[in-house]
Amino acid sequence: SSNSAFNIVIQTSGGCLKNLFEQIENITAQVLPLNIVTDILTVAFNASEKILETTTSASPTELASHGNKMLKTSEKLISTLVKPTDTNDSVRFTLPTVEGQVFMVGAKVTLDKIPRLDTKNSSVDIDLIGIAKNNYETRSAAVAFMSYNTMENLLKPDFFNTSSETVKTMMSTVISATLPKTNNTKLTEPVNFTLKHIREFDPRGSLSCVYWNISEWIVDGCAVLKTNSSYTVCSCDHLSTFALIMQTSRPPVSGSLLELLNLVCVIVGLVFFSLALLTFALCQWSPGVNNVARINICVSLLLAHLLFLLTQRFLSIIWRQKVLCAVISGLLHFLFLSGFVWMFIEAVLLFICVKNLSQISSKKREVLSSGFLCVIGYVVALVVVCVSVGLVPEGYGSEHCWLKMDRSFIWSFLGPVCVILALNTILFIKIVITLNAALKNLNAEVSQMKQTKILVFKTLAQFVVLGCSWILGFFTNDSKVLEILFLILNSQQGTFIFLIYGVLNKEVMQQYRKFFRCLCCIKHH
Ligand SMILES: *[C@@H]1O[C@H](CO)[C@@H](O)[C@H](O)[C@H]1NC(C)=O
Ligand SMILES: *[C@@H]1O[C@H](CO)[C@@H](O)[C@H](O)[C@H]1NC(C)=O
Ligand SMILES: *[C@@H]1O[C@H](CO)[C@@H](O)[C@H](O)[C@H]1NC(C)=O
Ligand SMILES: *[C@@H]1O[C@H](CO)[C@@H](O)[C@H](O)[C@H]1NC(C)=O
Ligand SMILES: *[C@@H]1O[C@H](CO)[C@@H](O)[C@H](O)[C@H]1NC(C)=O
Ligand SMILES: CC(=O)N[C@H]1CO[C@H](CO)[C@@H](O)[C@@H]1O
Repeated sequence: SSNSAFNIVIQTSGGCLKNLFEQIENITAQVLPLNIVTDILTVAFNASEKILETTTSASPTELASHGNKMLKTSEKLISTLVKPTDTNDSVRFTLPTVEGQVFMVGAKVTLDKIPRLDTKNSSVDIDLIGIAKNNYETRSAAVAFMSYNTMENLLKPDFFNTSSETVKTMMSTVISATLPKTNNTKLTEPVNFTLKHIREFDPRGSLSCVYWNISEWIVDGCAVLKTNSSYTVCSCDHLSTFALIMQTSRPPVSGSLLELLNLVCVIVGLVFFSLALLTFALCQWSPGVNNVARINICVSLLLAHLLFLLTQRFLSIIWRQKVLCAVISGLLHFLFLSGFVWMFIEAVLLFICVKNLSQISSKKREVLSSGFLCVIGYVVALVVVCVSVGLVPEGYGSEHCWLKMDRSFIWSFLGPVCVILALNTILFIKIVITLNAALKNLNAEVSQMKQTKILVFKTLAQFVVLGCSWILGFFTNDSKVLEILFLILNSQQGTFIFLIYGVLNKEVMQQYRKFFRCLCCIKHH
């Protein structure tokens, strides 16, 4: 019968696939040599691929039915690799389209536990020894495990029917596990499949371990046991054909509108960052004014927003260049972080000024010198990035060329940002309280409502300049309004800096000058 198998290979090279399937079904041989099995599998998968290439518009039912035939054929063929053994034996093969491994145990097996069955992208743990013990007459059992690299073209993830409309992505190769030539196939304990993710995992997506039931993927009897960014372990209470499918929500209809709003806001923000910088460069008014923090807020955030905007615009070109993508995400990490460190420095300087601590000793003045501040402003961010690169280099370069969201890596950004936002909020509240108390003392002189309004506006604007509006970012999932507010405010830090220190500067009333100076300048003496 090896001969008849050879004939099949010869007859169908250029022949008809339907005939091939029938002939394979008609194989009566119980055991075939490995090379025959791999030859037939190669022919079958090549022919199948050719058919798929030529018939572009196969209906879902046609695809599913063709997939079923491929599965049946493969399972039949791999079962012919099982030969009787007293102890234990295994066979494996690797073809471009399919990998397989067979493990069989006999009555005199000495193992406590069979080794894990491995293919490149998936593996299986099964208690074959226990199953063999349950086969009282033969005390033997065999497991056949296969991983199909191209089967997802037939058994598409869209055949997973869920109640909600989601985008489905195949996250693993399609695998199948069977117990050929085993009478009692009852499992003694759950079978665990370790599946390697063949695509990048989207942390917002949800994973389902599914099995193939003739015409659709269903979850019944299978569950995700554990998962990380690159592997998922599925635990199943039966054997069949399995896969791992990721569901992500469809982009909302208003997505494009929000995107447009974001684009406009960021561009407006960039213009005002530049205008603010221009103002600082042209009007070096009041010598001794310490604008270093706000200048550097503008520089860091201008570069960060610009780089982010360009990266997102040209993402389709960039993200394939893994190294470039990782470098960009590292640079963005550094620029945004240093922006936040500068916001903190600005808050501290403002606080010192408002507390009327401008007459600080020469020693303290040194501490606050521009040079020293620059070291703090940029070195802190640089250290965080270097430590992150050193510890988790693969954390850089997500599909958006930003930090990978999985595990805790994003906290290398969110951690420092949370600390700074908390400190800035506290400082901001203290500044407002101090300013308020000082204003009350002056109340008798306050005559013009307009000036008070300007002061209130400046204070609110300062809230944005100090980055406190980024806190909204933690709540954008709950509310569309907050999301839009977040989009608008965060891109406009430059705009508010320009308004406070540029536009409104001339209109300062004489008696408020002392306080406004606190908002607009730090005196060096
Ligand atoms: C397979 O066997 C059936 C009968 O058992 C026969 O009618 C059919 O022609 C066979 N097919 C091939 C391709 O040999
Ligand atoms: C699969 O995992 C479950 C849960 O951890 C465990 O109880 C079971 O023994 C595992 N099965 C095998 C065959 O290792
Ligand atoms: C999917 O499920 C819904 C109900 O949950 C059902 O109405 C629909 O016919 C199903 N579609 C397919 C292709 O099975
Ligand atoms: C597979 O699907 C068929 C119908 O679609 C159903 O009758 C059968 O119970 C399903 N099998 C399992 C194991 O759920
Ligand atoms: C993910 O899980 C797999 C299997 O459980 C393990 O081998 C791998 O080391 C894990 N990777 C990470 C980054 O935790
Ligand atoms: C279908 C698929 O993605 N197969 C992958 C299996 O794993 C190897 C190496 O780990 C990849 O090269 C294949 O692309």
